[in-house]
Amino acid sequence: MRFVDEAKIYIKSGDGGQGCVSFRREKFVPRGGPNGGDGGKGGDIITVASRSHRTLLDMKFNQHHVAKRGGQGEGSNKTGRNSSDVEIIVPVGTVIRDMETGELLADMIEDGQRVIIARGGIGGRGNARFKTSTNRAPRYAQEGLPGEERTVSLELKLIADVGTVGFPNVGKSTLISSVSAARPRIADYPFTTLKPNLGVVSIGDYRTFVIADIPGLIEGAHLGAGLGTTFLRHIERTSILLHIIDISKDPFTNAWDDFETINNELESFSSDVRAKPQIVVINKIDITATRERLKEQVDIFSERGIRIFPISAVTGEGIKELLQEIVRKLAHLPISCS
Ligand SMILES: Nc1nc2c(ncn2[C@@H]2O[C@H](COP(=O)(O)OP(=O)(O)OP(=O)(O)O)[C@@H](O)[C@H]2O)c(=O)[nH]1
Ligand SMILES: [Mg+2]
Repeated sequence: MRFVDEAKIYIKSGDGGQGCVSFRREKFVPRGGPNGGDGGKGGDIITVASRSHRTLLDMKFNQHHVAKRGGQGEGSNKTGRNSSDVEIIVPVGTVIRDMETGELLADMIEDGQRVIIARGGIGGRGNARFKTSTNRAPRYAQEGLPGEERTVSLELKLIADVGTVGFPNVGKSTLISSVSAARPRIADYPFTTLKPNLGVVSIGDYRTFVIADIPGLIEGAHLGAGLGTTFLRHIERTSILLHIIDISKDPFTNAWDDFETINNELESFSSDVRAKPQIVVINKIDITATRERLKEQVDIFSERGIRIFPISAVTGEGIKELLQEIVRKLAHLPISCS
């Protein structure tokens, strides 16, 4: 999947409509008073945040967003029509800045949020407004105010839906590199991942979700062991945790202890993070030792009502079922969870 996280667009809000110069014409009144109406307002350029949009790809194809000018005022004190606003739909997580000044124009963090990033000019006043006791027949009206014109940059800062947790070396980075275009470093030693990586996973029907691969946790991480737990804040806003366990290593005791150790670290960091729904995965089922131990370990979890998803991040076995489960879970969660 092509993933675009930056774009540049040109925007221009509508100019205000011109005010009108006009005079009443009535029978028996040779020259009526001024009745030129005001111009209408130009359209605004408004960004609207949407959770169902996941990339800035649309912006690549549509780089000009121009709103119409307000209608001209007319005689009989008729105000010109206000032009309709132009809405630009962007994914939640998009930050919008003025290209030239770097000024922050909008931080689109909530679904449905609307921000005017270029305001339409107000209409000019018609000559009816300029009538005074000394000038009963003004022959002038105002131009509308110009709209705003600027080039803006859009940057999509992803908010992950799913966060991976587990000991170092269990294959968290391998999994995200096999399901997304992300290419984190993978290596056979602990703490290969030092900072979170994000990947966008697309599964047919235009459905996508974002997965975060974070550094491995070890016992005592909340006290600073290993890389500590501060990076867990990156998954504080995810909806689901993918808890990955490796049972291939020797010496091996059991997967449940590993599971509990990691959960205790999550709890020490934040009970909200611990309370997130988890999908539990045993990885590396292509390795003989894993396959031999698998059934017994799966049974321990099922006795406690927890389903295990056995996968191999390397061969791809079990990944399809896992992705389906993630999508199913995400669809059933209230939107406010993420
Ligand atoms: N055989 C096999 N090896 C795997 C599998 N998944 C990962 N590995 C290997 O396990 C090692 C660690 O993988 P990583 O993806 O770097 O593990 P990680 O959980 O991201 O590790 P940290 O970033 O250090 O926390 C690498 O040598 C991978 O090639 C798998 O499904 N099967
Ligand atoms: Mg890693």
